[in-house]
Amino acid sequence: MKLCGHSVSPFVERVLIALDMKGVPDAVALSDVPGGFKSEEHLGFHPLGKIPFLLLDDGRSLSESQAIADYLDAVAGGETLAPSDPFEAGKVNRIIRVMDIYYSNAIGPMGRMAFGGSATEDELNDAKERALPEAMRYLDHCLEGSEFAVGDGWTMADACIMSHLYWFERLMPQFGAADLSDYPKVDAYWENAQASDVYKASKARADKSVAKFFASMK
Ligand SMILES: N[C@@H](CCC(=O)N[C@@H](CS)C(=O)NCC(=O)O)C(=O)O
Repeated sequence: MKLCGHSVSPFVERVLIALDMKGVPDAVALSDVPGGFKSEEHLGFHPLGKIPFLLLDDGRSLSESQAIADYLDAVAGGETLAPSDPFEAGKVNRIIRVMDIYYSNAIGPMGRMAFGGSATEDELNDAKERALPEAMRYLDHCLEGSEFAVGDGWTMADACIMSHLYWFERLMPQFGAADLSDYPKVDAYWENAQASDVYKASKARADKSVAKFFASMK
């Protein structure tokens, strides 16, 4: 199986972190996008021309990071990252939605600026003063004050949060809004997460990929 994309993307990293948490880091090979980014071939696998997508050995493909991570959780062996208790599973899914909907949209203007796009002053201010604080307060509400996002072990929620907060840590200092102290559970969670081996491995992959990406843009 091939995972197409690069660790510069938090959505690619989510899948890699999940495999690491499961103890099966080599379950997929990381691959360039066949035909090149936004090529006809790429659009055939992902109509929006995004990464990641998964190519199975039998030719089938799957896009959307969480769908890929859930599929691999079911087939790749190792520890499962989905709680068997339906309510706990609901809490995991809630965090994934908070991060993918509210948080991702909130940090969008900063992400665009970092990748050569643009955002207006109003958009940046709204993100800093309203949208990101709202998303962080929501995440704080969901967390349980432990080293794990939900329950007493890694779940998909941890893979999702860690991959997104890598970019919070990287982007927000330049916008003067990197302080998490208003969100005590997020702050404590993030402190612990950063000290974990899975996050350290993810950060090393992402740092390398980001450096390569920006070098290629020069
Ligand atoms: N909802 C998608 C988001 C994927 C996504 O936005 N990927 C970005 C990289 S971080 C991308 O490929 N952007 C290229 C583009 O939109 O043109 C997922 O979870 O896989």
